[in-house]
Amino acid sequence: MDRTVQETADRIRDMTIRGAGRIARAGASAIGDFAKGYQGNDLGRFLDELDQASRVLLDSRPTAVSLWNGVHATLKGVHDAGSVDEAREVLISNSDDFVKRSLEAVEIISRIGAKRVQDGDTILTHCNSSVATGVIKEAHRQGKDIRVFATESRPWRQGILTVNDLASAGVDTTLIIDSAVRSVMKKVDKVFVGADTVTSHGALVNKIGTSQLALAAHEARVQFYVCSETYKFSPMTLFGDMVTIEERDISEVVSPGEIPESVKVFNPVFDSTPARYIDSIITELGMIAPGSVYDVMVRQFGPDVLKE
Ligand code: RI2
Repeated sequence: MDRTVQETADRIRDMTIRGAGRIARAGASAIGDFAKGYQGNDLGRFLDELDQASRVLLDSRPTAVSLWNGVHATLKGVHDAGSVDEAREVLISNSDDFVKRSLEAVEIISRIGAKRVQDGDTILTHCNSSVATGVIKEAHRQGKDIRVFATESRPWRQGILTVNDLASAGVDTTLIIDSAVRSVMKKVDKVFVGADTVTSHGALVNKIGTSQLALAAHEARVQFYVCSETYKFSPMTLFGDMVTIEERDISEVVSPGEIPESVKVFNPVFDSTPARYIDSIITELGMIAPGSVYDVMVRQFGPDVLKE
C-alpha cells in the first residue's frame, strides 16, 4: 500500500487528523499525492491500486460522509482516462479543486452564519467544529458583543481545542462539562454546531451529545443551527441507507483496572438529531430548511444520483 495513503488513513483513525471537513480534505489530498508519486505506466494496475488506496482511506472512520464525498469527488472521471498520465492529471486537479472548494465553503458559511448572530447573543457550541467556530469568530470579528459556552465533549475533550481557539481570537468563552448543557440553556440565545453527516431527511449526525443539546434547546425555545458544507450531505441516505455510528475503544473512557471486568462500556462517537429539532442548516449555498436537504442533494449530485 502507498505509504502516504496508509499514513493518512492511520492518522484519521487515531484522530491525529480529525473534524469532518479536515478528514475529507486529507482523504482528497492523499489520493492526489498518490497520483503525483505513482511511477508505473500500466493504467489497469494504476486503477487497481487507486481503488485499494480509496478503500483504505474510506475504511479509516465510518461516520462522516465528508470523507466519502471528498474521495469520490477526487476520483470523478478517472475511469475515462486513456493513460496513467491522463488519470494522474484528473486526480491531481480534482483533489486540488475539492480542497479549495472545501476551504471556500467554510469561509462562506462563516459569513452567512455570522449574520444570524446579534449583538449581545450568548451562543452554545459542542465539540470542535471548525465551521461553527468560524461563524462565531466571524461574528466577533465584525464587532458583535457575544459570549460563548463550549462543551468539554468527553471523552476526547475536543472542547479544549474550541475554547483555546475562541479565546485566542478574543471571544468571551466559558467551558462547561457536557452534563451542564440543560442547566446553561436558559442563558443561551442560539446554538451553533457542526456536522459529520446530514441525511436526505435533514437529520444531523454529529458528535455524541448533540441530540441532547437539540432537545434542551427545543425545550427552551432556543434556535438550533447546523453549520455544514454540502459535501457533508449523504447521497447514500437517499436510498434509505442508515448512517453507521462509529464506536471507539473503551480505553478512551476508562483506564485499565478502573472498573470490574464484568462492566461493559459503550462508547458511541456520534448521535443523530431529527430534523424537527433543527431550525436551519447553514451551507455555502445559503441557509436551508432541513426539509430541503433532499432537493439540494439531487441538485448537487445530479438527477442521475437517484438511479445509481
Ligand atoms: P468540522 C467532529 O468529529 C465533530 O463531530 C464536529 O462537529 C464535526 O467533526 C465537524 O467538524 P470528530 O472528528 O468539519 O472530532 O466543522 O469525531 O471541523
